[in-house]
Amino acid sequence: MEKHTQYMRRCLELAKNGLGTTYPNPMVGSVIVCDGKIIGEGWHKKSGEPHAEVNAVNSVKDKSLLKKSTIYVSLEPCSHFGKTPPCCDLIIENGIPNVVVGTVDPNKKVAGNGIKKLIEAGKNVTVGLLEAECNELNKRFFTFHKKKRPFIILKWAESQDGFIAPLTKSEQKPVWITNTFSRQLVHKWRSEEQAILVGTQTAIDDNPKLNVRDWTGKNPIRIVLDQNNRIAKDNHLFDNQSKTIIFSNASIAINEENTTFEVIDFKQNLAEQLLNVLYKHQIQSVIIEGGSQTIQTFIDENLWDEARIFNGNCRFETGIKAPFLALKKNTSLAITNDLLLISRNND
Ligand code: AOF
Ligand code: ZN
Repeated sequence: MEKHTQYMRRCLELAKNGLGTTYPNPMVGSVIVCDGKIIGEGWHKKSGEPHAEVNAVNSVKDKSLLKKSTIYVSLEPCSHFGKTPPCCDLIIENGIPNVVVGTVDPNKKVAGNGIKKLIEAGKNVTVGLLEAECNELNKRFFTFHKKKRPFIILKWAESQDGFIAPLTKSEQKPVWITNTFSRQLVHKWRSEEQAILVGTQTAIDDNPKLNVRDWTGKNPIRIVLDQNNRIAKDNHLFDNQSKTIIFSNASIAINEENTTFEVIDFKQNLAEQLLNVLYKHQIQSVIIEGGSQTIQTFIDENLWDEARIFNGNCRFETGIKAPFLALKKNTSLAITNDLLLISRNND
């Protein structure tokens, strides 16, 4: 039993290599074991490219060993023709007799059909090894398929006296609440999520690029609220450097292939409408970086999954109040000197 767990842990470790690059696909890792030895390994790198099982099978040198092997995979092998053929067929065609699955795929195109197909083909299938860890690994993918909305991370930095910015912004230099290390961490976080969102005031005040500069990785899709099209067209957010979706009450003609408008009714439930559109765009995760009002909207609608709050050393005495988040039951906390991580165990 202990060995089984180790192999699944290896699957999880391999899968994590895909953090930030597999969207809208999940991160998946796979290990093939024969006579107590790992003879093949693979992980899913990018949507449209081979799944973990394919990479694992391809890495096996002596394919004849597959007929007496066990394949471990952190997510149920797929049963459908998507951008790639079904992994179940691959397992069946190669005569792999034993399959150990971490967790069931929530994608309704699969959702148990992979396991069924393997059992019907006479495979010895075990399901649910390190299930909680396998679900946690793909928290974004699971939230997207089960709740039909992206996984939502709230991020802000506040002063010791609870402000996210002083009242009057200095024209010369921005006021930094956090240190260099936390700024770099934020860029790492950006590289891990599929999208990043800010409200109008933040876009106007900060003229942010919302890209990944202090870390290596993909730029997230930029989501910007601009109800009355107030953001100047020379703002960085209109630089066409990464895919950008502007939410407005009226779209304006803009000749940039990376920039699209989505028209919504700002007087109605804003967060819900917005998330429905993001779901339609197949966006599985979003980090909301401000401002206070935008973040508060999601808190008030109870539409968030994680909060990451930096506490700076400075005091502003007055300014823009940080969002208010009342901690309820069912939350896990992790606190370091200046960072508070809140994760909700919602099901
Ligand atoms: C697996 N192993 O490594 C992955 C799986 O369009 P496709 O063909 O890439 O299929 C995408 C779906 O396949 C994805 O939504 C998820 O349900 C499953 N992903 N399954 O067995 C993998 N990446
Ligand atoms: Zn597959």
